[in-house]
This record gives sequence, C-alpha cells and structure tokens, in this order.
Amino acid sequence: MKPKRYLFPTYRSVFLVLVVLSAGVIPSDLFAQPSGQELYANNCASCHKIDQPMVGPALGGVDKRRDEAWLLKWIRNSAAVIASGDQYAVDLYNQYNKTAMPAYDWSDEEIKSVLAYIKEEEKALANKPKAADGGAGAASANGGGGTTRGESALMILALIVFGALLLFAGRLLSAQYRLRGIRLFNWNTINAGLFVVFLVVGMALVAVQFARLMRHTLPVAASEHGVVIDQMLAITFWITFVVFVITHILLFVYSWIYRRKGSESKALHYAHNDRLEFAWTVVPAIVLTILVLYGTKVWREITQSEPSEDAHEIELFAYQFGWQARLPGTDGVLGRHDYRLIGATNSMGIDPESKEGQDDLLVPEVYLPVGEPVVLRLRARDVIHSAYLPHFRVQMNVVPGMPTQFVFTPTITTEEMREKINNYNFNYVLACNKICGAAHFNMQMKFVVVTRKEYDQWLAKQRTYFKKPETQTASILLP
Ligand code: HEC
Ligand SMILES: [Cu+2]
Repeated sequence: MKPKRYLFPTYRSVFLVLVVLSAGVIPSDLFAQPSGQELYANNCASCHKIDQPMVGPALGGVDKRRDEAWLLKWIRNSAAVIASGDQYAVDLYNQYNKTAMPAYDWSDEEIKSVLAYIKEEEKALANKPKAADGGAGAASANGGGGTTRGESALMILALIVFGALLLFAGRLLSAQYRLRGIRLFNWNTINAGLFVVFLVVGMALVAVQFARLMRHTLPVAASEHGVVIDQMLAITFWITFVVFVITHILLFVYSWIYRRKGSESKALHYAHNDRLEFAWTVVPAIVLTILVLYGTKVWREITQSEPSEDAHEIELFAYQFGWQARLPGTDGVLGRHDYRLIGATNSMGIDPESKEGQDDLLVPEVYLPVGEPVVLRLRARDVIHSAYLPHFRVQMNVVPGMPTQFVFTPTITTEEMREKINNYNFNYVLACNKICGAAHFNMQMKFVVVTRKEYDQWLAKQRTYFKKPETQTASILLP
C-alpha cells in the first residue's frame, strides 16, 4: 500500500526544521566580537598566567602597577614603549631576558575587555580557598564564572539522550501512522529543504567571516609592485567568488525544485551531452589559463627585474632567531663574505681583508628613502628562513648557501601610513615567514620609510661593521 497522505506535508515540514534550527543551532552571538576571555586565551595565555610569572610576568594586579593609558600603549606595541626609554618598561624587558611581547593591533575596547577579564580572573582566584595540595587547585582553575568542562560534557550528554528519545518516539509514531496509510513526514521534501537551509546558513557564515575578519587584512600596498599584486589577487578573488556563489545556488536550489514530489515521479537518467561537457570543460579552462598567465606575468615582472644602478643595496642576514642588516657604505659595494669566517666577533662572516667591506655599515633597523628602488640581498646562517615584509607585499625565501634577492620600491612613508590607517604606533616590519624554530615568532626587524633628507641624516649616524680599534677602546673606557 502506497501512503499518499502526510501528517506534515511539504512546506510545513521544512518550516518546522527551520524553526528548530534557528532556535538551537544558530548561536545568537555569531556577529559579536570575541570576548576578553577569548582574546586572552588565544593571545596571552601562552606567555602569561594571572597568579604567577611564566614567559612574562603574572598579570594579576597589573592594573594597580600601571595606569590604563600605559597598558593600552604597551599591549599595542611594547617595543615602542621600551624604545621610548620608559624606565619601568626597560627594566621589565631586561628582567624577562629581553623577550619581546608581540604587538596587538587592537581597538581600545578589545584591549580593555582583556584587562577586565584579567581583573575578574584575579578576583576569582583570590576568592577561592587555597587548596591543601596543588592538584585540587589546578583541577578547578576553570571554575571562575562560566561553566566548567564537566558541566558542558553533562549538557552534551543530556542533549544526546534527549535526541535519541525523540528519534525513538518518532519511529513508534510513524509506524503507527503508516499502518493507517498516513506518513508522518515527507522525507524527500525535508531533505531537499535541508539543502536550501544549508545553502542559506552556509552563505550567512561566509558573510559573517567577511564581517569579522576583513578588518584584519593588510592596509594598502606600500610598494609599486604591491599595488599590482593586490590587483591580481582582487581579480582572482572576484572571479572565483562569483562562480562560487552561482554554482552553490544552482546546486542546492535545483535539488529543491526537482525533488521527488509525488510517489509516481521519477528522475530522468540523462547519460551524455557532448555540447554541455564541451562547454563546462572549455569555459573554466579558458578562465583559468587567463588567470594563470596573468599571475605568471606579474610574478615574472616582480622577481626577474634586475636592480637598477642606483638601487639601494641592503643585505639581510637571517639566523635563529633574528635578522642582521648590512649596507654597503660610501663605496656602494658590499664586502665579500664567507660562512667559514662566522665567529663570535664576526657574526655575518664578512671577510676582514675585503677592501669593500671596511666601510660597510651594520644597522639595527632599516631605513628606506621613499620612491627609490631597493634591492634586498638575502642570506641565511643556519636553516631556511623567509623574509616577509607584508606591507610591501615582499616575500622571499632565505636559504643557507643560496643567495636570493628581491627588488622593490617603497611608495608610502611610515608617517603617511600611520595617517592612512589612523594608528600612530604603526611600523613596517620584517618578519620571518618560515617556521624555523622555537623563537621564530620573535624574528622581527623594524623598517622605516622616510624622506630622502631624513634618510641621509639617519645614514650619517650608522656605525661600520668593523669598528676601528680606537673607537672600541674608547667605548670601553667611556661607557
Ligand atoms: C610571547 C610571549 C608573550 C605574549 C604572547 C604576551 N606577552 Fe605580555 N609580556 C611578555 C613578556 C616577556 C613581558 C615582560 C616585558 C618584556 O620582556 O617585554 C610581558 C609584559 C606584559 C605586561 C606588563 C606587565 C607588568 O608587570 O607591568 C602586560 C600588561 C602584558 N604583558 C599583557 C599582555 C597581554 C594582554 C597579552 C595578550 C594580548 C600578552 N601580554 C601577550 C610576553 C608575552
Ligand atoms: Cu626564521
């Protein structure tokens, strides 16, 4: 006997599913910013504890040690606070073995929410009676305000049991109704409807990701070729994004429109169509070929360009875990180097006999004059590193025994960039983009883009790689 009637026919059943989903599955705080607790757990907990020092100091009571303005500045860019000569910061930095804390480019609200969380946790810890043995204390360390792990496990268990019971009851009921020639649900409709629900929820999640993450993307490119790279990425993105949206709508909406409606309807078996196959092979092939050729052209122009005569040469030397930078000095030529010469007093292995090397400069941070071409000569001491200057869209592997290079022209000074992004702590940074070891995250060097005049002033103050013996003695005598 074929059941013809449904207790929950077509649209009503889909509606039911939607209501259940929207009540339970879609969390209402999807669009909310991450809480102080989340921010702390994801960013600070690896180095800080509330009640005892770890990599960094214990953070409990930090609001009493320092005022809020200082804390905002510090968390946003601790290096800048140290560099400004703040005595407290310098002492702290030395006390913690000169471990630099990462900079957090966050809004005031975000930082304040983390500070509020620290204060709350501190209070919760203080209120807890001291456990006789350490073990008991650690086990309930999470008991401050929210649910503990045990509680949420129980809740999940309860949900599973509830779901199983519901399913069981449904089975019984539908068996009953089937005997009477009535079906409880039309599963074809529900499944087809779920496809549509999946589409809507999935696209909504895509939108949420954009809303939440777009502000973490890089600001405008600060180099000539960077603009071209951004353009290429934007074109590639928009083409693929439009295809993504259209194909997904077609996929899921078709499964709704052509769902099995009556018990008699049957799918058409459509075996083959040359024209269709031709179209969906050739069209993507053409689009992809254009994208790949375009990308290859851009990449070739960037990496194959030979540095012009007047390009500023800078040698970047990568090691575990840091960078050293050398400029050629007045003769404009970098001195010879040899890895066998690397030693305690010659960290970059520069040949002391090399005439060109005598005037080479060792600079603690790199200044670049705006609008003038730069060539980075890249060298590694130990393992593969990667020179990454995200704001200039520069990235190149740094390989031991294989010199690499990158030519680019900075177009926006540090000052102008600070104005543009409205962040007066901003600095260009060189980072290592290869996971090269434990302190990889700390491999950074500041880059500063300035006007030609400021550049010349800076250059005049730099010291040579091989310090003359007199200056060395003098600096020992006169600290
Ligand atoms: C890589 C490890 C590391 C991470 C991650 C880290 N810190 Fe630090 N933090 C340190 C170190 C080390 C110090 C001590 C000063 C120094 O060496 O720079 C410090 C110092 C501080 C201080 C000053 C403490 C005092 O006693 O005055 C505050 C406040 C602070 N960190 C907050 C944070 C917050 C908030 C986060 C997360 C957003 C964070 N830190 C993430 C390592 C870290
Ligand atoms: Cu590295």
